[in-house]
Amino acid sequence: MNDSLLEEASLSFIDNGQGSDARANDGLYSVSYEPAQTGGYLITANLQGTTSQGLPFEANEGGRLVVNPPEVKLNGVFHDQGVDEDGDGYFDLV
Ligand SMILES: [Ca+2]
Ligand SMILES: [Ca+2]
Repeated sequence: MNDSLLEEASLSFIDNGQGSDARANDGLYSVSYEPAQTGGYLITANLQGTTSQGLPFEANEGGRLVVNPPEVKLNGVFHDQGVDEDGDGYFDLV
């Protein structure tokens, strides 16, 4: 893998049901970032916050991902909807 270097970015995770966060206040925080170039990326994250009991926490995580060029372009108007097959409130397929 030919990893690219990205500038360090400070991103805030949200749990308010807006943007990439599917449901507000469910304890699942989301963030969205769109790399400017395709290729391989190394991701490191330093997560800091406060638990629901008011205790501070910190965790470090990392991984790799590959950003591929889009293979399909939709032109015009497209309608579809997500399907929650197991009833957990999250789409399992479109
Ligand atoms: Ca959420
Ligand atoms: Ca589901």
